[in-house]
Amino acid sequence: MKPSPAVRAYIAFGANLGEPGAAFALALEGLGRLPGTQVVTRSALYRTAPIGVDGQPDYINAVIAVDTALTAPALLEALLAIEHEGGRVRDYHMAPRTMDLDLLLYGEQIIDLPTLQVPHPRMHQRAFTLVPLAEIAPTARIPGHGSVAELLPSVRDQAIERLPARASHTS
Ligand code: PH2
Ligand code: MG
Ligand code: MG
Repeated sequence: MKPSPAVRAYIAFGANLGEPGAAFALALEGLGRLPGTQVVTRSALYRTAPIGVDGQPDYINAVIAVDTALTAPALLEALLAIEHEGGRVRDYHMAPRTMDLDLLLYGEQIIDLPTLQVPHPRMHQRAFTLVPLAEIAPTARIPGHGSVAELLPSVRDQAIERLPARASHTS
C-alpha cells in the first residue's frame, strides 16, 4: 500500500494544574511515538491569563507542529489518549487541567464533525494560540480567517509572557 502523504498539523498544548513543564515533555514524547508522525518543531512555553474562566491559575501554553499520516479523527483520538496518560481528569467543562491538547490546524482543511472542528473555532481570537503559533509558523493560514501574522494584532491586549527556555523543565 502506498503510504499516505504527511499533513502538517498544529496542536495547542495547555495546562494549569500539576507540573506543566513535565506534561509538555510527555506530550512531545507521546506525539513522537504516534505511527506515521514526526514532531517538526515546538514553540517556547508561554504563561497566559485564563480566558473564559474565572478564578483559575494561569495557564502554560505552547504550540507543537507535527507531520502526520494519521487522519484528523485518528490524530484527535491519539491526543485524547496522550491527555489521559498525562493524568487528565475531565471534572467539568473548562476545569483546570494537567494537559489539554487541541488540534488547531490540519493542513488547510476545514473539518466540521460533531466531535472535531478544524480550524479550532476560537483559535483566531486567542493570544495563547496565535502567539506561540506565530513563533513557529507566522505564514500558516487559518482557513476562513487569514494568516497567523495578520491576526496577531487583534489579540495584543491579552496577557501573555514568553518563558525562558529552561523554564520548560521546571515550571
Ligand atoms: N484553555 C481553555 C480555556 N481558557 N485560557 C488560557 N490562557 N489557556 C488555555 O489553554 C485555555 C484558557 C479551554 O481549553
Ligand atoms: Mg481540549
Ligand atoms: Mg482547550
